[in-house]
Amino acid sequence: GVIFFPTQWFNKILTEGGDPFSNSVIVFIFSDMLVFYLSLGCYNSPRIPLLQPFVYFGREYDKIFVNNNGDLTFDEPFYWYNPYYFPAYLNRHIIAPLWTDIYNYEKGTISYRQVTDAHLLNRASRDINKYFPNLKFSATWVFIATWDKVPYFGNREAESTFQVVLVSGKNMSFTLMHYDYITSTQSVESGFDTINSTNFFSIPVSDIANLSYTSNVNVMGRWIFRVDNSSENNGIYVYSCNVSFT
Ligand SMILES: [Ca+2]
Repeated sequence: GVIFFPTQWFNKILTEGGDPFSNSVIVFIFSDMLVFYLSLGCYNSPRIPLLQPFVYFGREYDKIFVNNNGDLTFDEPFYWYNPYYFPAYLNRHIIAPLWTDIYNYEKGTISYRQVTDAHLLNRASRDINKYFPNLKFSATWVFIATWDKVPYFGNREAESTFQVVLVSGKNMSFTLMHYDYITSTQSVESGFDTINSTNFFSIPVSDIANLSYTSNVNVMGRWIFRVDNSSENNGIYVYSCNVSFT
C-alpha cells in the first residue's frame, strides 16, 4: 500500500536550524539559537538551566537533562537503558519520546536548544491553539531535543530520528513528540510518566516503526500532550483524532 510519509515539514524539523512548527521550506535562523551537542558516547547532557521554569504535572522545574537513551529527566540524569513500560511507578518524572538502548558511541547526533525567538513562539502558540482551541495559549519558551539517526545497542546499523519539544507559557506546558524514520527494536517505550505514575501516557503502537505514521492530532508522526497538571485525558483526543493503531 501507499506509505504516508510525513511532509516536508518533517524533513525540516529534524535539521538543526529548522523550524518544528513550519510547513514551509524556508529554514529559519534564530538569533538566539544556540545548539548543544552531546559528544559521542555521552550518557547525558550536563544540567541544563532553563531560561524559564517548566511546570510538569504540578512541579516547577528550572533545569532538565537530555539522556542518551531517548528521554528527558528533571532532577538528575538517568542512565537506565532498559525501559519500563508506563505506568512504571518510578520515583521520577520522565518524558520519553523513545526510551530504549540507544548506542551513541560511534554515530548519531543528540542535540538540544532553547528558543525564545518571537517567530518560533508564535508558531508554537498557533499550533497549540489549533489542537487545544479553548486555551488562548501564548508560548513564551520552547525547548527542543533531537536524536538524529541514532543506532541501537545490538543494532548499530539502525538509524532512528525523533524529537521532543517542550512548550510553555501562561502556566501551561505542552510536550510534543515528533517521529521521523524509526527503526524497529525490542524493549522500547514512548510516552511520559510521573512520580508514582499519577499521570502517564504510553503511545499505543505495537511496533515503534509505526510511530512515524501515527498521531493524536492528525499530523503523521506528531503527538502532543498537555503536561502542566492532571487533566482528565491529558489532552489526548481533544482535537481531530486520527490515530491508526497497529
Ligand atoms: Ca545506551
